Amino acid sequence: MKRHPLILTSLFVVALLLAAAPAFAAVGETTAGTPINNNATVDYKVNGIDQTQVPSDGGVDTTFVVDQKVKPVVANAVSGAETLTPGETGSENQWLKFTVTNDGNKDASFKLSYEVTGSTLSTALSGVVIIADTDTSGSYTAAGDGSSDLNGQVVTIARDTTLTYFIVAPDTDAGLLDSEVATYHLIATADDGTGTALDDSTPNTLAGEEVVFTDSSAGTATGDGTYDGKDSDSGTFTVSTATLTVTKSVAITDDGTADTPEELFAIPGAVMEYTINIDNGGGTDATSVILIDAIPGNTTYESFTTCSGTKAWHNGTGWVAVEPATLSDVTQVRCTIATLTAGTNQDVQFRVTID
Ligand SMILES: [Ca+2]
Ligand SMILES: [Ca+2]
Ligand SMILES: [Ca+2]
Repeated sequence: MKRHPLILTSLFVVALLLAAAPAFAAVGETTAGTPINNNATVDYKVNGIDQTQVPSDGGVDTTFVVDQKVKPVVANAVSGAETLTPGETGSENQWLKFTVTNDGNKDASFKLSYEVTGSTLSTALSGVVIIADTDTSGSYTAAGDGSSDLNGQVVTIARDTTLTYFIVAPDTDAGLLDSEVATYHLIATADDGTGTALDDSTPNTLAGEEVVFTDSSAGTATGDGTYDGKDSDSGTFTVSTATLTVTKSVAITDDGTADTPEELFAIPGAVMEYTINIDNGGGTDATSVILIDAIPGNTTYESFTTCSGTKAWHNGTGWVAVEPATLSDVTQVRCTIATLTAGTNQDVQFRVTID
């Protein structure tokens, strides 16, 4: 028979889907506790005459019971919210995302916990909790997922089912520095459902449903080896903040002489220009950046040449938004920049005349 090309294509697609399925998928495995019974029969003849059929064991089935595979699988699922911002409180913006799959052949319970390793944080995070993705949105929100902390708690996961959990860091210290990191491991440990870790040391009996740990790959948490009934994976929080570097230089713009070729000297009457560079080398925008510089002694304010934000002048009494008519009244200049974007820098420049 010649097969229709469409059927072949469909079969090919099915084959691709099967090939793409996760390696740990255990759908279809026989459920733990299932008794397996069967009986053999023997027929025979004597002198060409059929004899009575003989069943094995007089007709009593040979029986065994399928044991329980216990296999939690924990996997980091990148959240996009792994950035810590100094001073955040009650934030929904700082969490790691994990999936926990029950890859055993029976609904099972697991105790959830976490471990911190490799932290370079100048202050440890406070109030870190494990929260279930209750509304199955794939992201953490207090309104959708609640605040029930599952750290140290036992959860039950149906067989061949994957649930999502978050490690949430609601609060961060204001003193955290750019690029500091901390790695958090989510750990799922097989549990009897009452807070006691499952034990797979019971020797096998054919009639009994024994527990068998089948986690064949070691996890990331300390001491999480193979075939120990637990699994773990890690995600990393990274601090992102603004880090400003300020450098200042001075140059002669005009010394009042017209020699040829022009050589500039810092003589009385010469105009000197100060350049202050503000560089945000951090990963987060800096806001409300306010630069203030005083007019040095033995000089007189001449002009405020560069400020991308809002200029102000101090006239000896207070800050004013318009350059004072009498330049010698100016004692300080101020430049307020609303936002200095992460990874950018700006110059602020003003000039004075040497007295
Ligand atoms: Ca959610
Ligand atoms: Ca058994
Ligand atoms: Ca393990």
